[in-house]
Amino acid sequence: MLDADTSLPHSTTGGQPTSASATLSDRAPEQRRRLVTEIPGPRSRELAGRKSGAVASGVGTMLPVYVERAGGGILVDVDGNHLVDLGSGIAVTNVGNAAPAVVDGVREQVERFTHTCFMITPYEGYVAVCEALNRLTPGDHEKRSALFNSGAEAVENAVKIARHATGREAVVVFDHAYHGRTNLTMAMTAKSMPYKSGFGPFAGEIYRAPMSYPFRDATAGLDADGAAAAARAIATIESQVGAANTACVVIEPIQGEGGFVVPAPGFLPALAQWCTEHGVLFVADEIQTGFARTGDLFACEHEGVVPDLITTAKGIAGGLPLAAVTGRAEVMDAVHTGGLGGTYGGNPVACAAALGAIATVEEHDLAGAARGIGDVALPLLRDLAAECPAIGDVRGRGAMLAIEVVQPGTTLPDPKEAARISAACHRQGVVTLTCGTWGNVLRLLPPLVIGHDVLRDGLSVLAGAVRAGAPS
Ligand code: PLZ
Repeated sequence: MLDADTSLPHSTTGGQPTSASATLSDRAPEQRRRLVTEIPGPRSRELAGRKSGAVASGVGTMLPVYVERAGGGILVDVDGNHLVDLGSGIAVTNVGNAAPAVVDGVREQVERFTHTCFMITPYEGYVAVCEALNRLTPGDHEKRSALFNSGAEAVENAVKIARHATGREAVVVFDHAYHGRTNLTMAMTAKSMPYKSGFGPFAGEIYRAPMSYPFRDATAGLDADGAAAAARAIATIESQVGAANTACVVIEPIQGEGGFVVPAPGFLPALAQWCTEHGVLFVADEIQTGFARTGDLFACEHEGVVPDLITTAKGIAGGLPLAAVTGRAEVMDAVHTGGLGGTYGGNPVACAAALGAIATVEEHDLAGAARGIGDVALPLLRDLAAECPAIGDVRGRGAMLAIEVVQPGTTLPDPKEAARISAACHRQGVVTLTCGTWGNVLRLLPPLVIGHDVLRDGLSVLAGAVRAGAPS
């Protein structure tokens, strides 16, 4: 595994990379937080002014520092500020920004050809990415994959495939789920504002079951045990949908936008078991959890769950738009030839990036690096929670970690305090993201190549921001 303190990502050899870690490092900006202006600085503010005159206001920006370059655990803005990246562009740059193997693969591909459309005249990169996905995703059964452009598009296609393969229509999703912003995936996403409000009517045959949310189940007087939570979800499906009508159950093994909710142990296996017994396809949406983020290559592996279909995107291609559905060969191949596709799906440049990103994840044991990040961050966050009653819960796995902010002494969500903490981090040059149905969860998802010194610096800024809150 990476020795993040010493080998990443700023140590250069002054020439060609001479070691595995140097290949991850030699083009990254200096790995140190450094502010030379206020945040955002004057150049960023000028660009934000141009944005309001040119970009639709429905497209928001959380932290309007305009990025000039990025790598390792650092984003450099147009004013020369070096910010600590604890967001990875929402779990995308797991291998770091501009990772050398991604850059080299893209450069080589873009010079040869940029597009032919795989459905018209195909190319090797697409096949190679599918082979890699079939090899790396959970389960040693025969698999097939298909490539798309975005996470939402992958989820849409997983539903198409599941309906076609089962001849059933109903799709079961969960409270707090996030699956995208297209019409079908908006219906699957739980949270109204900002994702759905005013954008209906939504696609039909989508049903919502209760999620296992240990922190809130326990305080709501429910049995927080995974088996009990699964029994509640299954009872809802059986009574409100009917197993015989259900094509698939779609679930994030750790929920992302919905609040980094980690289901209780046993919940996912019980659900998967029920699906198998009833001919319902179990679809794991690993778009946010995939590609080593949680310390396993895929989060399902943690409990040995083998999904029938798995959707991936984000971390798959080091920042280029690519997504995939991978699954049991007989399920994937149930669809007639020509039934799946799209002009750009599996674009050759994105495929080259994916091959570089996947090689980086494997060669540098980024799953081990994610576990290392958790080992550094979790004890610090737990100590902070013991000290600060605004933190109701600390949870997550590997490099997918969160604190849930509550009104002290209660479990009532406190989105204002979460926003205050996040804004305080931003002002000090640490990029933190919030999430959650109530917007009260502060999430940490740094690039897996972040140095531990940079990570600790970011965490100490976060701790300071939490401590600066209202005394209990
Ligand atoms: N499934 C589990 O996390 C994307 C979206 C942010 P796309 N999450 C970040 C926002 O506000 O739009 C996501 C996800 C899970 C599906 C998706 C959708 O992936 O690539 O954004 O379409």
